[in-house]
Amino acid sequence: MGDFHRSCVALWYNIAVMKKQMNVVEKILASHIVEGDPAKGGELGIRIDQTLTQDATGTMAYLQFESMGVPRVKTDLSVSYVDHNTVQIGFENADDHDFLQSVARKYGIVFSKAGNGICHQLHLERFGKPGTTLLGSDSHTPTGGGIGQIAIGAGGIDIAVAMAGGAFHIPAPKVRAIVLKNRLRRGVSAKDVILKVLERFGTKGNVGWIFEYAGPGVATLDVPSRATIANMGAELGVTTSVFPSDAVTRAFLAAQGRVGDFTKITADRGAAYDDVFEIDLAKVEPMMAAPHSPGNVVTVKSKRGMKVNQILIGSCTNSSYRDIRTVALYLKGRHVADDVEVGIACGSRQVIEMLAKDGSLGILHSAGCRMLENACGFCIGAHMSPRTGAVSLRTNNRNFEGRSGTKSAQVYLVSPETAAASALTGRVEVPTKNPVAAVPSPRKFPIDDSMFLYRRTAGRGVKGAEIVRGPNIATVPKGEPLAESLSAVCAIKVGDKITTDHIMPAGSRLKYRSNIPEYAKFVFEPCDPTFHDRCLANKAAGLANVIVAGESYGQGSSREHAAMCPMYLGVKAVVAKSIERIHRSNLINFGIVPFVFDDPAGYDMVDEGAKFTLDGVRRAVECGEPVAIKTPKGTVTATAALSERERRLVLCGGLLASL
Ligand code: MIC
Ligand code: SF4
Repeated sequence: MGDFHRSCVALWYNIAVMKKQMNVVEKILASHIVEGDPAKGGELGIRIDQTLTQDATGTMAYLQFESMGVPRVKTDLSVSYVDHNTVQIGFENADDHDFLQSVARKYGIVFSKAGNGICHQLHLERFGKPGTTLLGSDSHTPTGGGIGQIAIGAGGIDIAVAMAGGAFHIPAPKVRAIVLKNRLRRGVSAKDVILKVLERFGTKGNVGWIFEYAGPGVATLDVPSRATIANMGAELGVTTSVFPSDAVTRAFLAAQGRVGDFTKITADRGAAYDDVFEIDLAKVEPMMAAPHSPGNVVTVKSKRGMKVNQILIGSCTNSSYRDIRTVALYLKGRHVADDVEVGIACGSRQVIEMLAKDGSLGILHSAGCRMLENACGFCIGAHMSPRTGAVSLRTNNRNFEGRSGTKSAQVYLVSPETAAASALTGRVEVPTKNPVAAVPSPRKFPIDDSMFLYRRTAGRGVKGAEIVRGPNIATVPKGEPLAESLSAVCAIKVGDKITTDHIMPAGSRLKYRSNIPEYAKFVFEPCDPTFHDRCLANKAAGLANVIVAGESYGQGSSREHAAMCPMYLGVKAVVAKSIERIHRSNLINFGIVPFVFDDPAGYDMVDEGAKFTLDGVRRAVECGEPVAIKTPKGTVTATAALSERERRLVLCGGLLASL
């Protein structure tokens, strides 16, 4: 679609929507839709104002951007953060950092050096703008919803397209209002609220929704608390979550020296929603997510007294000044229990600076906490793996089995308050029993942007600048056009809620992110370490590998490697009971057909290792018709419900192949 046509669509849509009462989502989308019509459903193309990448997904995103041949980024702002692979055992991660820095300089991207902090916390502090759109190659990009942004997580190649000026596509959203009433009690915080939401809506079945927070209780939550809630909305599987931009947002931006970035965006009185769910904040209790799913929510009270071996505080969910200062207030003048290890990772240099000034760092140090790097670290299993069989309380957002680096560990997700109270005794404690004073919102944050490089050349870049490529930077493989028919084999059959951590493990394998042939050796390692060899043998025998899965396949992260590496191993289709949003897009972007069983019972008919034909698969995809899977147990059908755009991509072998 041409630029002129795009502007006409946007103008028409703006005029149409101005006539009715609008919610926050509608207001922001109204000024960003360039393709499609929300009233008609289907797919919407939206203009992206800002992008962010992190190092573990960024190298691929930029390699793909490079291959598009665009001289500089076309967004208002693009930022490249280094926060995931900061442990440099071997040359690989350092190679990646250098590559990313040189790409940023060349293409007009702001570069956040390792040591500056975690992407989502930093973006909220320094760049997030109410009323704008942000696309990030990380599933927790919705953190920006805390400041009134429509912030969405996606695969790296989608970010590359957005940096090149292309639209991003989402299903026309259904909007659920989460109406907050009253205020939280002391000892209860934002983490407990989002766990309450997860308790109600779970981690599956929310694809296509946006959760918009509303009601009088919103005004009682500061921006970091709102960001915690929006951040962990990722675990619901929604497109994103968003808060209004109000006086609290304005005060936060003013304290960050960015009042000029403020725009008020609140829902009109009488604005309509597709669904409404009410939470009385005064009744929220301390909550926790039990192993091994963020949706496995129980009250802290129900686990009170349980022995704990490790407590880790930080991650993009809970590493703000408010959070870590609260922990310091719990630990002031006291010491953590002898038989528990406690680690704390702050979200940014700004947070550390404030904690240093108000004495909190000294308190935490004296209390016996291990002060960790301000990076993702433990959250992604890149550090602090617990001992065998440990109970680990963590303030991050995911407790998938084995993500901590220790398969036998039992990871519970909790608030900073519960973590701190429990650190004192080494047992699960209910923080409302002994709450500390609330941390007031700072009137002024210390500002030091010295670890954001290339701000002056942002958007312009440095023409002719050299890109540094160490041996860890490999090339991006391209997909092939979909064949007319396929002789296939069920290379693996997995159950429900398979996460991208199952498909493409992180932790100690993270350093291979820029090298697909190497990383592909670990596809499905936690489920079946022989998958890689089997797939290559099938591929050599001319068979297409097919993954068969249950409900909610591909939950969790945005890592497109979970599609790219299987593609490299000759996976041509996934047939599942249901597939989560980001992973489904990634499959399409890499030319893997995302089939869904027409009848979920079809799942029982396909055994691992079964050979079958997919006759006329290309035509079935072209026409949106079911394909017959003729297995030894009988014939079942599955359909790939694709938009016109998605169909084109799948047929030609993915986005890169389509360029
Ligand atoms: C995660 O929390 O799982 C990650 C690591 O941040 C991922 C991105 C990645 O795999 O690099 C995410 O959330 O998208
Ligand atoms: Fe980093 Fe963890 Fe947040 Fe992912 S969830 S961005 S690994 S801190």
